[in-house]
Amino acid sequence: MFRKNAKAEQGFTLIEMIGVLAIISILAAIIAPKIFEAIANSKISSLAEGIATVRTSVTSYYKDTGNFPTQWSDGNSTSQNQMMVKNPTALRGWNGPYLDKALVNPINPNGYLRTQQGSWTFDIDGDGTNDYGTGTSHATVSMVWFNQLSADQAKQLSNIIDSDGDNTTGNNAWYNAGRARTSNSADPGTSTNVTMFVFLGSR
Ligand SMILES: [Ca+2]
Ligand SMILES: [Ca+2]
Repeated sequence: MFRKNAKAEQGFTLIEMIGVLAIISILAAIIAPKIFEAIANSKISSLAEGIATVRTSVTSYYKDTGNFPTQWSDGNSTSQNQMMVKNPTALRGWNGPYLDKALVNPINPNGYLRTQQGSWTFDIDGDGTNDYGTGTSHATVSMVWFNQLSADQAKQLSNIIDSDGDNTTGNNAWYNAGRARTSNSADPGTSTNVTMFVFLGSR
């Protein structure tokens, strides 16, 4: 009995330790990127879920008030731009709150994640002609505006919303077509701060 324990107490030899450390580093090298990838993917999914929640809330807001919320954002908010959370202007028909609290951009808490009644163009079907707005003249729409995405994250999000991640050139390219588009309708290349708009509705 004692002999057995005495052997165990000798612990690992240096060679064994080096072997164990080598195995641990190999496993870490294989697993770590997968973990980071999984975290990045979950942030994109959570952003997509946040946008879906905002869409439902904006629909209710519009049904009640006949208007889209003018602006609602996390950070730098005034009472005027939290109209989904509270009704500072006693807007007729307002029956919220439509959101419990300001949403935080899951990609970067310092970034924007806001809904607003904005002026922009959207080519939803990607045929090269704007479905909202004409030429360069913008239409008044309800949309979600967010930033601080990497080009890859922006593409993933567009793919979740529009299934257009494989369209990389032309009018129906993911960055300028569909409900999710980049702010300048251009291929973001390797940018690490892409701003995107997601169309919610139009009057
Ligand atoms: Ca179109
Ligand atoms: Ca798109």
